[in-house]
This record gives sequence, C-alpha cells and structure tokens, in this order.
Amino acid sequence: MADTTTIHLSYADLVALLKSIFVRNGVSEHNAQILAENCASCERDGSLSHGVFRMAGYISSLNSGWVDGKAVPEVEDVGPAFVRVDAKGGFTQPAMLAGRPLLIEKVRQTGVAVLAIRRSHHFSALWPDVEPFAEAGFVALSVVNSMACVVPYGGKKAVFGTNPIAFASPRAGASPFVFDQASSAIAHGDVQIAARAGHELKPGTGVDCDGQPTNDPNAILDGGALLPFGGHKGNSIALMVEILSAALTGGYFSGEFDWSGHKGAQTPFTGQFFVVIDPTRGGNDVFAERVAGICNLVLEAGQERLPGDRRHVTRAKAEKDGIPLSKKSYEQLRDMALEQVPIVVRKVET
Ligand code: NDP
Ligand code: PYC
Repeated sequence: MADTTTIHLSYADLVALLKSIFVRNGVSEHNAQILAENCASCERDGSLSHGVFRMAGYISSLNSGWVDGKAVPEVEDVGPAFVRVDAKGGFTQPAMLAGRPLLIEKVRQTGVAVLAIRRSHHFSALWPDVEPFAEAGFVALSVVNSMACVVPYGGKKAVFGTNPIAFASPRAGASPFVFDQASSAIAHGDVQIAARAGHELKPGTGVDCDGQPTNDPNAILDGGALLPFGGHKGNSIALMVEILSAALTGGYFSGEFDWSGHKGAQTPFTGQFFVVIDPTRGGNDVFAERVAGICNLVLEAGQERLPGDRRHVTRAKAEKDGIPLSKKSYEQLRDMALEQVPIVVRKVET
C-alpha cells in the first residue's frame, strides 16, 4: 500500500533544505537563497507545478552545464525609464533582484519604467516576481517566454513557449490583486503532473506527434504539443510574450536556443520583461480603493473567487500548520541535499 504520510515543514526549514540542494549543485550562496525562497513560496502557496516538484529539473539543468548557478548579473542604465539586465546565463530571479533598485528609482522619478532581462533561465511561477511590487504600492506586469512546446493557432509546429503573463496591483483593505497564467491551455508543469498521476487532460489542451487532438498528457510530452488558450486570442498573447521577452530584451525566442549539447537541460534560456507603474502619480490617491471597488463588483456579480485567493488561503494554512509534503517528496529532497540539514518536522500526519 502507498505510504500516505504527510510531513509539514516550516517555510524557513523548507528554504534551508532547498538552499542546501542548490548550493551542493553549484549555485552560489546568494543565488541559492533567492531560488530556494522562490521555490518554497510556490510550494507554500500551492503553486505545485512550480514547487519542489521542479527541484529535479533545476538540478538536472545545473549538472548538464546549461545554466550558470553562480552567474553575476550585469545591470545597464539605458534610459530615464529603461533598465536592462544581462543575466549572463544564470537564473532570472537574481537578475530581477539586481535590477530592481534602479528600476524602482526610475519609477519614483518618472512614474513608469521597464526592466528587460536577457540571457536568463526562468523555471518557476511568475507571481513571486510581481506580487512584491504591488505590496510596495506599484502596479507590475511581467511576461516570460519558455521552450517551444505550443503550436500556433492552426499551425503544425511548436513555436511558442507556454509564455505566462502575470499582473499585480495594490488593492485597498486586502492583499494585492494578482493573476498569473500561462498563454497555453495549461502549463507544461501541469502536463507532467497529469502524466505522472495518470490523469487525462481536458479537450482542447494539446495535439499528439501527428498533430491530432489528444487528451493524453503522455502523447503531448512524447512529440506532441500544447495549444494556446482561447484559440486565436491566446495565440496573439503568446506571440506578444515572445516579442517582449525575447525580441525586446535581446534574449532567445522559445524555439531559438539550442540545448541539444546539454543532456538533462530543462530550464528555458530566454528573457523576461517587466513594466512597473506608480499608480498614484499625479495625485490619483484613490487608486487602491478603485481596485478594491472593481474587485468587489466582480464578486457581487457572482464570480466565486478572484485570482490569487486560492493561493492566499493555502498560504495562511501553511503558515499555521506548516507546508505539507508527501513523505516521498520530503525524502527525495533529503536525498538531493545529501547531507543532514537541521530540519524540524513540525507535524506528521498519516
Ligand atoms: P492556472 O490556470 O492554474 O491559474 C491562472 C490564474 O487564474 C491564477 O492567477 C489563478 O489564481 C487564477 N484562477 C484559477 N482558477 C480560478 C477561478 N476558478 N476563479 C478565479 N481565478 C482563478 O495557471 P496556469 O496553469 O496557466 O499556470 C500555472 C503556473 O505556471 C503559473 O504560475 C505560471 O507562471 C507558471 N508558468 C511558468 C512558465 C515559465 O516559463 N516560467 C511557463 C508557463 C507557466 P490562483 O493561483 O489563486 O488559483
Ligand atoms: O510549466 O510551462 C511550464 C513551464 C515552462 C518553464 C517553466 N515552467
């Protein structure tokens, strides 16, 4: 019988465990802390397609020599409202944090600024990138392209990545309004999770290696491809994400980089784009109240919940009870760490 034991870890303990795995696999202390916090935040909020499930992929990519865990990003001041960052073949999140102080300085001066990151690897959810801007009072929008696994609308060959778009806005009296969604019918991570669990996907999700519609996640992973969400409309968003994340930043398109010489590489080598706005500029002090107002109208009209609500409920539960991990996942992480990390198991359920 399968062992259904669940282990609950505190956020700090999960970060410590993940950080030790990154460091043991060639990531600098500084970058490892950033990546560990990012991955633990995803797991804590129930963003499971980009939580600890991704650690094997991170490690595989690092060990293939495809991504530089020790990269030190270079920040370029290229205009009154324009910051570029060369991630130097490293992960995007340290590059974003390196560019953030100059970006914020420019937003304070001009009311709006953009951040264009190139030569970067993004292997996570996008909401952790935008939510902190809204917590600091800014509106933020970010897009990132990934690896070619999405066929354009009516097309036959995968060109786009799953190309997510995330948006965050301050909201009076509540946590920021945040949405974060792939421009494909579902995220690639969720296809992998469905394949492992033996679940079928919804119709309209993808095609098999012959271009025929399929609900089988394995057929999508095995030479098939995903479809954009919403037909031609999602298609245009996926294309916009390629333009902003690659053409504008100087990074690769999703189908352009060549990782064939790096067996085990999994992290897409592309770019990421941000636009950050001070919504109160010019005396618009009611902005956050207005956002709360439209959100309330939507709920009063019958929408069951807003994007981000599920994450916050999951986060609150994790902060109270610890972050739940199956015993198997926990043991896999311990194996990856290969050394004893002082973890306090707060609660064990069977
Ligand atoms: P989902 O479809 O699960 O969710 C998309 C958004 O819709 C979320 O903000 C979610 O909020 C919200 N939402 C979901 N259900 C409802 C509902 N019933 N009512 C109101 N709002 C709802 O996400 P995707 O599968 O499209 O993407 C999953 C993750 O994969 C994202 O975090 C994305 O960034 C990541 N990703 C990363 C890529 C990369 O290259 N790094 C590539 C592609 C995807 P909530 O979270 O609260 O449920
Ligand atoms: O889930 O589609 C995805 C994805 C691609 C890159 C990182 N996550």
